[in-house]
Amino acid sequence: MAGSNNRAMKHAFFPFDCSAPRIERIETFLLDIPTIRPHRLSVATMRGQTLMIVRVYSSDGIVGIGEGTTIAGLSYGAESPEGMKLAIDRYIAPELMGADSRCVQGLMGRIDKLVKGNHFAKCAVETALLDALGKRTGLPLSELLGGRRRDTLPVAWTLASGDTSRDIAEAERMLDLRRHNVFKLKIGGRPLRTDIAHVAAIKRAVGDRASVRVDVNMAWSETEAVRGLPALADVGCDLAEQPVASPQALARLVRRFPIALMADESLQGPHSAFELARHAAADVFAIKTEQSGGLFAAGRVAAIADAAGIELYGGTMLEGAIGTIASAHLFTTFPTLQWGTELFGPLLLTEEILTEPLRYEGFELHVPKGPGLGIALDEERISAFRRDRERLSIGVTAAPQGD
Ligand code: MUC
Ligand code: MG
Repeated sequence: MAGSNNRAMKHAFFPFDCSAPRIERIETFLLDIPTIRPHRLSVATMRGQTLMIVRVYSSDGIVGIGEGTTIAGLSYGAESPEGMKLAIDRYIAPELMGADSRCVQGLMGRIDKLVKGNHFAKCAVETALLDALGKRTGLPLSELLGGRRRDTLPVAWTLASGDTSRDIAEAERMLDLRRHNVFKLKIGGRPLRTDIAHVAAIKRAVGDRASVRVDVNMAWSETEAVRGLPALADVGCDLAEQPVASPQALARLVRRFPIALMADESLQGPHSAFELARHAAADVFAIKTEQSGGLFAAGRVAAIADAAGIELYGGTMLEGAIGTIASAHLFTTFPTLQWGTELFGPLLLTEEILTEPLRYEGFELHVPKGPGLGIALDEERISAFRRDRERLSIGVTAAPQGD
């Protein structure tokens, strides 16, 4: 008891409240889940996804959940699921022990001072704190984040099997199911001519029934982009995401061709958003909660875009159900969302981890209205896919925090 009081005193920048729900334990673990088919990007081919799950336990019995994912380990960005787990276990969790679980922004501000970078790990923890606050107050995350303006979100699907006829068959199935009528194609890994022919064939097949867009994941040089972008516009592609790595090159390419350009990897939170906006370096921002450094930070990125007349798109790091729904709550609060979202991550996985699956219907994701994230984990499924399930089954528990 004395120990927990001492720990609570460490957070004396908040008015001390004896009845406050204090953070008692933070648990992290990894789930490995196969994808329904290989997912080919210019940077890697994914055959599975690893979800880093965090649970924050508070003294009032409320447990908040959050999630961190990346794309193909370290192939896409600087954080990996294993690294996020380590950052939380070793550096973030010990700082939160004993703190008032309700002070989400204050706690995350404190973590920002103590832990540099690690946007994805911070986003997972912030999500768990917000989920707990929502469960405690009876409010959905969207209300805690400023108030929802819509209950459903349009959702694009990524065609990335690596095979044009398979992608066309997949697109037809999605249209028949009325699940997706916006398709993003992953290009940049093959010669330009092959990629353009691939996009042209898919656009020809779907015609006016769907919007076709591409994500180059920074694979082109500026001169390749100068050849590729008009060719994409000619075959009916509506938007190109991060064709080049350099923000300066992106700025030089914007509005030179009749195709919208979207920033993704160049957006690493509010500072980079401000720099891109200042140089008018994109028509559209892909808002990603993890890449931005959390839900509040992603909201600031969206506000910068909105103020600069840059259009909005709700991006994904191929999160599972927890991260997807956290992003969805935020995206429902945006005043405009001209390009919809791509919150399809859970549909790319072979396994359902929720007691009630997310509702994708009529080309839209229906955002839950219950307290917090508004979702519940299926604990049996979670146990079955935990990377540490063998250790757990023989009764070996995790090392104490901080060890
Ligand atoms: C990215 O670069 O946007 C989003 C959809 C998808 O298939 O991959 C991600 C990553
Ligand atoms: Mg992208």
